[in-house]
Amino acid sequence: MSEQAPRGMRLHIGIFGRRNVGKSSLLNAFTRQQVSIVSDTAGTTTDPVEKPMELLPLGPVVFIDTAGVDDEGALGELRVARTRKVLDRTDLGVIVACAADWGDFEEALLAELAGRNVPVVAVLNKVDLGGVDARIEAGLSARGVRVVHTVATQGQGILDLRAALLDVAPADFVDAPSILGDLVPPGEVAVLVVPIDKEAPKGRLILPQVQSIRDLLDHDAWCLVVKERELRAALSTLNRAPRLVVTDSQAFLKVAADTPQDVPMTSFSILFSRFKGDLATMVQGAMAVDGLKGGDKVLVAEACSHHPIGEDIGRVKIPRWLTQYVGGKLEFVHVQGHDFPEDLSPYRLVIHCGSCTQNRREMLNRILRCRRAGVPVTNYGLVIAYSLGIFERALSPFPAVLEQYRELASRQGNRE
Ligand SMILES: Nc1nc2c(ncn2[C@@H]2O[C@H](COP(=O)(O)OP(=O)(O)OP(=O)(O)O)[C@@H](O)[C@H]2O)c(=O)[nH]1
Ligand code: SF4
Ligand SMILES: [Mg+2]
Repeated sequence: MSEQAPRGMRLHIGIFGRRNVGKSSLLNAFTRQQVSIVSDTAGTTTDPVEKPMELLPLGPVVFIDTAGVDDEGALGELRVARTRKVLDRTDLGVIVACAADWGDFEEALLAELAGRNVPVVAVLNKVDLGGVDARIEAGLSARGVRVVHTVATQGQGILDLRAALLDVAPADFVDAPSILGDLVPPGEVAVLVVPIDKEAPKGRLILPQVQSIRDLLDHDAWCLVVKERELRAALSTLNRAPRLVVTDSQAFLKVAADTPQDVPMTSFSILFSRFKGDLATMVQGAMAVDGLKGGDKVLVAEACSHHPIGEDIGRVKIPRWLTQYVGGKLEFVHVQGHDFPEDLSPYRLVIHCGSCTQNRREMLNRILRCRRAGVPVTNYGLVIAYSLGIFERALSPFPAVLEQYRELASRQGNRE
């Protein structure tokens, strides 16, 4: 069941509805592939069709396109039985209806899924043919059911559906498994580099650092916390190499120089790009730096509202490094807390902090909004590593993402 689904398991998204409403067309639009056969003959899909995919920014899912379940007769019963079986492995239900035809049949499906504690998105498809009934829609919304309008054959509304799936997905699926505990086996050492400069808060560590230490302890890993000046000496006292070195992004260059090449190294904010956001999307976002030119507007967003002190990373250091890299004057706009702009269209790039104070769902929503607006989004650590020329090094703890980056970079003929 959805609430107990082990982390890392694919989220099973079942697509249900009457025959001919466009379930298979919707799956094809989502995957941009002809996964399921579509025709205007009712009852085209006879057996459930499964399509595993990486649904950015949600993660690994499997869509299950089912046979329409409204038909009668012996063959119909068989189909209904097969479709009902899919209900048993559905973590998230999509009920598809033709725009004007939400009725008792769909309500029964809704009740069935609700009885199983499975979250639901209602899709009113074929809105190009008109006929959305505002009262039906209001009734669904009043009961907390997310409603999305689509024209599956034209791919319309697919991004809205993506956002709705993210909103209703069970929390244990949306929450990423760990910050770094999965990167350091039990009994092995991670070295955390924490500069104590005038930007560091008095008398305490910041949340990403504290959460990282706790995560290592939760995973029975060991942890050595040092300032950047002491890293080299600290490493020389260890009798075996650490499994990971994590630094504050501000000390990236020094830490990269002092950490042996074969030791994976990254920054706290890159760890948080994976933990709170979507690392693969944000890596692609960092590559958009190469397309920036003088005069472009860049949004720098922080999830909390701390007071900037001295050489603040978001207000001073990132603008400086990025301007140097681009070789032209960029226009930076800063937002904090919940003030993420509605209209992202003026921006050529969004750079987000590690987002340690907001939950992953909120960060993923922001990523989706950027995607909808066609604006690349990345994060502090990634953009710093990129503009300092140590991007591959900073991705070394994440081989799959590094591989994806290399492929993309070679296709685009990138600088690093
Ligand atoms: N106008 C319009 N036609 C659509 C839309 N979506 C699907 N169709 C058409 O509706 C018909 C049925 O589509 P399918 O995707 O096969 O429907 P289904 O729900 O999978 O049907 P079964 O497999 O029989 O249960 C096809 O002719 C599609 O081209 C839409 O948004 N607008
Ligand atoms: S919310 Fe962002 S800016 Fe605030 S402490 Fe966390 S990572 Fe830093
Ligand atoms: Mg079908």
